[in-house]
Amino acid sequence: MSRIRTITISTTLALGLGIALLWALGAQSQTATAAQAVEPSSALARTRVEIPRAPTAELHVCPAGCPYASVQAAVDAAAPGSVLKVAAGTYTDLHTRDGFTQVVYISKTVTLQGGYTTANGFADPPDPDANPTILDAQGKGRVIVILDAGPAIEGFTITGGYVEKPGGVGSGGGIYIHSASPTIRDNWIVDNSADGDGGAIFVNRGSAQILENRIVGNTATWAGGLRIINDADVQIVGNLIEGNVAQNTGGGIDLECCGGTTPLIARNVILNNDGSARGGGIIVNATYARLVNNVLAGNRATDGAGLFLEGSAGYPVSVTLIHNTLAGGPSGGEALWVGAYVTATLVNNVVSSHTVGFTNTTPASAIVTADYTLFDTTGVPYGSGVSSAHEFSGNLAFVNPSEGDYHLGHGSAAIDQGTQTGVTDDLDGDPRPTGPLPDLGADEVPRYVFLPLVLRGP
Ligand SMILES: [Ca+2]
Ligand SMILES: [Ca+2]
Repeated sequence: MSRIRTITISTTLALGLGIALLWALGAQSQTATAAQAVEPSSALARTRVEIPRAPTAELHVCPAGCPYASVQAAVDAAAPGSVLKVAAGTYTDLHTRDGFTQVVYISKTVTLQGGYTTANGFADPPDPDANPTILDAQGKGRVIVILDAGPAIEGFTITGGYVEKPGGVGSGGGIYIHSASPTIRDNWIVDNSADGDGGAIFVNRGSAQILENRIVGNTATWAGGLRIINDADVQIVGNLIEGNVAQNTGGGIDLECCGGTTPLIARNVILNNDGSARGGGIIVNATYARLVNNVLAGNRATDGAGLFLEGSAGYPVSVTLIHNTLAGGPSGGEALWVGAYVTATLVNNVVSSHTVGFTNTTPASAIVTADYTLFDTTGVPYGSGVSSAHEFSGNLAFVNPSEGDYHLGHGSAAIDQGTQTGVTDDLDGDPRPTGPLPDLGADEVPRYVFLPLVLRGP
């Protein structure tokens, strides 16, 4: 079986289809730059394209009896472009290089794929669930450090990472990324911690793609889950980000500085994170972001249980939220807290079980505009300084929120109440719109069409 990588390539929207609205929402130009060519933006029509992988070499790693017993040894031996197949096992060997201590140090473009087994001779496809492939720093260092390269890391459990602040930068307990363009896909990133920021993942510059991972139970002083700084052009798509805790600010995701790029946060479920003082689900300081088709639910913080946005005079915040589900938890709090120097533009979102929906604490320098919003069981939908149009109220009828299922149930008041924005899929990848109009929030409910049975003659 030939091995292929499926990447998502944005295609140009049909001419005239929602372009004016996309511009109004601050969407990027449709000029096909290289960076945009791989952007899995939910706002763009998408085509699945299969590109052959042609590894220059294939290296096998297993705990005993293979050419390499350590992932690091295989990385060191690999030529750029190689594929490293790693079999089930727990890899705990630590290495100190360039002042970093970790299980795997990568500064070359290779593919690391976990989930193999020696039982079938490393046959494809890998199955990380059946063959758990664990990189465990056992609390003695980071798990992975990636510098200045574009490796792919897929199918691992990344755990036990810890970095302390004294004598180091204290960032990125699980994965530390600097000036690199890695693809981090389909991993479990669990129970890592940082004395500084970014318990699970820290990204400084570069263009990381963080796709379809489960990022659970990580802790840090700032940013329990992911911290992204210095114009890193990240795409955070399709992840479960759950139960991460920051002692100070930023439970799930922290985007910071400087507005040179617009990170995409799409199709994530951001659940039950704790940002302590600020930003339970997401905190954005002094940069831009585009949020599409996310569920933020059950997150907690003193200010901004769901999202906290704040800029400064030189570094404003600009955030677009389209088709997000913002659901509170037992502590309620604000779905969206807005401070100074912010432009927040919201379309087709739903809010439930929050004490307050949207705030604007500093109308002198912040603009909060909400269009097509459904408020369900929200104490105060929005405060002064927020302009809102096309408001709805009603029962969202989530399928099973106590189990984290925020899909729209039968009869939900959000169905077919949205406006066309050019977003062509939903949280699940279902086509949008189904039926006459888009549904509000992250989910589009499939429409079951009963076609008449036509009997044809012989
Ligand atoms: Ca619909
Ligand atoms: Ca759906």
